[in-house]
Amino acid sequence: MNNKMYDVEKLYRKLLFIRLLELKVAAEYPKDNIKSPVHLSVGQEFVSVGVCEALNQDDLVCATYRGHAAYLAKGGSANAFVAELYGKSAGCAKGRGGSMHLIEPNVNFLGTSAIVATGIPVATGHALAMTMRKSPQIVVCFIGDGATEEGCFYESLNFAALKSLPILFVVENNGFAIHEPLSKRWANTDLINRAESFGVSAYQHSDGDLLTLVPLATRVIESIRSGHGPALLEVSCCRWLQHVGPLDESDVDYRDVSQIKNSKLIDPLDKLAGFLDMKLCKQIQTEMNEKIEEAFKFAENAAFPSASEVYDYVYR
Ligand SMILES: Cc1ncc(C[n+]2csc(CCOP(=O)(O)OP(=O)(O)O)c2C)c(N)n1
Repeated sequence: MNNKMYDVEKLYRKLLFIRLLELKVAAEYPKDNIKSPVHLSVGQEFVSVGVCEALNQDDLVCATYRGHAAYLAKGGSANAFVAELYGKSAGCAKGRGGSMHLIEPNVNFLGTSAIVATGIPVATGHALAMTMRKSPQIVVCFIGDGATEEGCFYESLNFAALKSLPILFVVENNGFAIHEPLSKRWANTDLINRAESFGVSAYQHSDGDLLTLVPLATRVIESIRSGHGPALLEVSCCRWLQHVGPLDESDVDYRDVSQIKNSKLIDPLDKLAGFLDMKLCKQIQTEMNEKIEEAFKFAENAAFPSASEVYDYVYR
């Protein structure tokens, strides 16, 4: 793979920004200014960055409660993201959704949801709409491996294949649904064959490298855009922090923590930094930290919704 094909600095900036922003969320969390639970994607944020890099601006993205990275990688505003976590009116969901319900129609980010797999039929419906409109836009639906245990996943795979819909299901396979490993949930963990049995082309990415994910995602997305129907991309990854909450997983007995150590050894951020000048990396880090400080200040200074707004946007 020729790294010159990609703008390494741009990828580094994106990945670093998301990493530092989520670590700041983790650091701020105990102060209780953040009003919702947080499912951080630290360690697996390269999946969102790699796939979104292969998209056009007007393509659509749907994600899960572990969706900070997808929201930011698709172009969601960091200020509106932190304000949402703080429950402020300036938040991307007007402070009503919190970390698990991010949305930004201006960048075609369809939303995230606390309920496992609920994005799947929503994203599939949007893909049907794109087909009916004869639009060249495609839809990406990020899910976790746990979401492949819901019936709507299989209904949607079948429907997407039947109607040849322009949708990419991206499974961020971190091996766990909360604390339950894949091996305790599936007799046969082969997701690729399962998807292909529905007539959906399926691809696997397992080396944890952003610079191999981008060309693979680009190839798969080009194939969908040229009318070859839906696809599934399973990306192996490692969640470094708790399922929910800001803490690390160094002292837990439900998983082998050497997995996390090994994942840190192949951190795509370090790999990208290796292609860049050290001075430039430092300069980018300072810039990113300044942007993050600004987002937190913005959120702190923003107003909470007023009591008179309580019933706004509520279906009655
Ligand atoms: C329909 C539904 N069932 C159960 C839950 C509780 N729950 C929250 S997260 C989760 C695990 C999902 O794991 P996975 O899809 O692999 O995503 P990850 O958390 O690893 O990103 C479960 C079972 C839920 N939120 N919604």
